[in-house]
Amino acid sequence: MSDCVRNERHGAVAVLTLNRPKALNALDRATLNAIGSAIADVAEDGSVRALVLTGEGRAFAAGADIAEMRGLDPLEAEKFSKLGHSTFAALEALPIPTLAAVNGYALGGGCELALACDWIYASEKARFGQPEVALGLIPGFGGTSRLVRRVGVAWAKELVLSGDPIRADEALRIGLANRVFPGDELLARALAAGESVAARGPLAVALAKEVIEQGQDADVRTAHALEQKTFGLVFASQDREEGMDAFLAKREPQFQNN
Ligand code: DAK
Repeated sequence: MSDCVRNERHGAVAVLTLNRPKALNALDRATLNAIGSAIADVAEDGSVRALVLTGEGRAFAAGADIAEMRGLDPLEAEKFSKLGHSTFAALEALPIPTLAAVNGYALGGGCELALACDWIYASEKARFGQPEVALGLIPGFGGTSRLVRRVGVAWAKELVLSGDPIRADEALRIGLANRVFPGDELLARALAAGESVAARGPLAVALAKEVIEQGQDADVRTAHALEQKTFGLVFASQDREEGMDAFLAKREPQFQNN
């Protein structure tokens, strides 16, 4: 495991911490590769039931590393964009819930990284934005697509075209952040949410996530059909029997992920 990302376990929850605080956790190629490798480790480990992603220091991530990006030629820039996209796509595709705990700046690629997580908890100190146009760039890691899906086209256009950051309370109001907490509570709250969801039926959680992801890119009839088929599929699982039996017997379910 590279030093630029820490991978720790809290029970069934994996906590990945971006760890380049002197550069405000700017995403250079080494950090993107380290995130990718940590995600692969989490994907391999069937005992991880939720993932929390956060940043060391005063930033979640202040964007792609401008110093490293400065010298790229167009082909290298496309390659860099592809590296970010494949890393964030792997994060999005994890079959477990992923929470971004945004402790400070989430700008540019940092905001896009948070958007690749299922939901976002923010510190009161957090700042969100897509400032690429201030550098003569456009977002390169999904900001023109995931942000639109999260907050709608009007807010996405204001954020991307103006380049101006917003505070945590505004991020909450527009649906970019799900919840906002005092900075010293953020990680504990994110872990508690991770632990709570970790106790749900893992197969059902994974399938529900997949149906939402695929359904939002499909027309509504296809999305409904997918939900119906998957609802039927879930009835083949032992976890479904266990969950319903436990409810009827007034006891806690013991899910086995099968
Ligand atoms: N990259 C590299 N270093 C960064 C950085 C970044 N994005 N953000 C901060 N740093 C570094 C600073 O250079 C400084 O380093 P030293 O001078 O100490 O060596 C250190 O972190 C502390 O930053 P500041 O001294 O600036 O701290 P302040 O509190 O004064 O300001 C700030 C904090 C977050 C407001 C400020 O650092 C800032 O504005 N940072 C840049 C934010 C930004 O513009 N982010 C977007 C980056 S562009 C694409 C692929 C990807 C992308 C686009 C296209 N294709 C290939 C097409 C993605 C683009 C981006 O994400």
